[in-house]
Amino acid sequence: MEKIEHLGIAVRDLEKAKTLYSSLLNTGCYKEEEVKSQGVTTAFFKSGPNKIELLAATNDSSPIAKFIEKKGEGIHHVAFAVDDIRSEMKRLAQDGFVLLNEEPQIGADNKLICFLHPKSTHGVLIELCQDI
Ligand code: CMX
Repeated sequence: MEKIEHLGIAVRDLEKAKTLYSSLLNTGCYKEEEVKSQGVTTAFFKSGPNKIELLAATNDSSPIAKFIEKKGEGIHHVAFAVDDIRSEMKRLAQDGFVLLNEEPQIGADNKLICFLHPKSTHGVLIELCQDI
């Protein structure tokens, strides 16, 4: 687990959130990408060395739609950069963490990703991500 790669924030209206975060961070969104397999459109911002990912649902069964319905907008996940996602997944599964996918999936921003169930991490959805 090398560093926090980004924070994911669930938003209802991506355009409105992009405008607000551009103003907050005093810099524009540098990348916008739809990830069909996850049911999301994402918009990325940089704040110094750190990254923020805004996430909006693209359909009603998207994890983001469900999250907002239940908890409202806000921090959705914390993503950690890893060098070798498969070996980290194996290590974490052996240590009792609940992995939400058995194989790495392709996520936004050219990454292989895997999520850990928030019930196994004190209520925080954790993402592992490795550069492709
Ligand atoms: N953070 C913290 N808790 C969360 C959560 C989140 N992001 N999403 C759901 N939960 C909580 C729910 O509130 C619920 O808690 P209670 O039982 O206390 O009410 C519990 O987790 C529900 O768990 P569940 O019934 O097993 O599953 P859900 O149908 O609610 O789905 C989750 C939750 C995490 C398994 C699902 O959202 C998932 O698979 N997420 C991974 C994929 C994803 O989030 N993709 C979108 C981002 C993609 C990207 O970053 O590009």
